[in-house]
Amino acid sequence: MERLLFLGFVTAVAVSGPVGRYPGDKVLRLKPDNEQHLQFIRDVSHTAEVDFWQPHSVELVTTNRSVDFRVGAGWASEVQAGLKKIGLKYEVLIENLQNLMKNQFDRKGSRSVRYDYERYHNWDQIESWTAAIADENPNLISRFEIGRSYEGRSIYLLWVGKRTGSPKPAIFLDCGIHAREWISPAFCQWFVKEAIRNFGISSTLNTLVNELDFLVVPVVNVDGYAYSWTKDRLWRKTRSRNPGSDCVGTDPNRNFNAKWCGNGASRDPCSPIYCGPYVESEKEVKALADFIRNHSSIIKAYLTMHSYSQKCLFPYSYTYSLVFDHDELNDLARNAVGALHSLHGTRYGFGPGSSTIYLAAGGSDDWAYDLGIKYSFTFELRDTGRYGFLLPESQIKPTCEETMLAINYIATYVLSTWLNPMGEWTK
Ligand code: 0X9
Ligand code: ZN
Ligand code: ZN
Repeated sequence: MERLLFLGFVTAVAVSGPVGRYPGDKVLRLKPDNEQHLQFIRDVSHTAEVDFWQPHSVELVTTNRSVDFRVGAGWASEVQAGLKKIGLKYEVLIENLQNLMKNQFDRKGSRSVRYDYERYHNWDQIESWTAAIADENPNLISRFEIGRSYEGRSIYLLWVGKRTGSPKPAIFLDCGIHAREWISPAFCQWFVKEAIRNFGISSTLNTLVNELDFLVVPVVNVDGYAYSWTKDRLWRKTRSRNPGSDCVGTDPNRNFNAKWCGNGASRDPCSPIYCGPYVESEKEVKALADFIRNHSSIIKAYLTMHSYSQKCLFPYSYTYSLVFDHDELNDLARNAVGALHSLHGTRYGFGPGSSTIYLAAGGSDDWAYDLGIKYSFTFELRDTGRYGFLLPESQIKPTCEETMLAINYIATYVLSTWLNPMGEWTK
C-alpha cells in the first residue's frame, strides 16, 4: 500500500525576495592549459568580481581541469575580452544568473497539502516534513535531534528501518552539508519517501529496510541552507561568525578531523573552503561526528550527497595515497554508477576524490573511512554544469530515481558482505 504524506498546515509558500543580487552575472567555463592561462585566472580572481563554482576556490585551479566561475555583470565583458586576448576558449554556461534564479523562484503559492518531492523546500517545510513523516510512520521512522546549529536550528536524524527488536547494521546517509546544493536535501527526502513507499512491497528496498537501518540526516548545514533561501542562493558554508573577520562561515566539509586544513583547504575565513579555527569547530560538524562516533559499531557505510559534477568519490581526498580497500571500493563505485546509468543514461565518473577531482583535506568521507567505516562515498549529483547549483526542479525526479539505484546497489552489496548464506550476521 502506498502511504502518502499529508502535511495539513503546510502550504507551499510563494518564494520571492532576496536570493542574492546577481543581475547580468554570467557563469563561464574554461579549461586552462598553460601557465599564462592559470596566471590570468589568478589575476582575475583578485581584481574582478568572480566566484568559483567548480572547483570552489582559485587555489584549486590547475591545468587540464575545467573551471566554472561566476563573473559579476560589471566585469563580464572585460574578463571575456581578456580571455579572448590570451586565446583561452570559454563557454558561457549561464548568460544571466539572476534571470535563471528569478524564473526558479517565481512560482505560485500552491495550496496542495501533499508533500511535493519534485520541488525544493525551504528549511521550515523540511523541518515540518521530518516531524510529519515520523509521526505517520511510527513503525518505520523515528526522529532524533542530534544537535543544534550555530543559529540554534535543530539538526534532525531520521532513523529509518523496520523494528526487529535486535540491533541492526546501519547505513548512514547525509545531505545538505553544503548550503547551495539543493538537490542533495531533495534526495534525502526522496530516499525516505521511497523507503516508506516500498515497505511491504516486495522489492530490493523492502529487503534492505528489513535487514538494515538507514540513518538519514536530510540537512546538515541547516543555517546555511536557510540562508541560501532567504539571502544568498549561492551560499556554501555554515553561518558561524569568525572573530576578527567580516567574513562568515566555515566550509563544513573541510572541518572534519581528516588531515584537517591540509591541501585543498584554506586558513582564510573569507575563503569558500575555510577549514575553520579548529577541528569540529562547527556545531553541525560536531553533531554529525559525535553521532557517528557513538554509533560506529553499527554503521557499516557512510554516504554523503553533494552536487554538482556527477561523480561517485571515495577516500582519500586528503592524499593521493590509495586506501587499503581501493580495489574493492573502486569496483563498488563502478557498479554503483553503472546501475545509476542504466535508468536515464546519466554518466558518472568515479574514483578516489584526490585524483578524480582535487585534493581537499578535512572532508567527512575521509574522516568516516579513517574511523573504520570502510564503505564511505561522496556523491556529486547532477548536473555537469549546465545549471550547476541551480538545477531545475524538473530534474529532481530523474536525478533521485537514478541515484536510488546507486544507493540500492551499495546497500545491497554492504548487506551481502555481512550476511552468511544462512542470512545471519557474520561479523
Ligand atoms: O569539495 C567538496 O567538499 C566536495 N565537492 S563540492 O562541490 N560538493 O563542494 C567534494 C568532497 C570530496 N571529499 C573530500 N574532499 N573529502
Ligand atoms: Zn558539496
Ligand atoms: Zn524517470
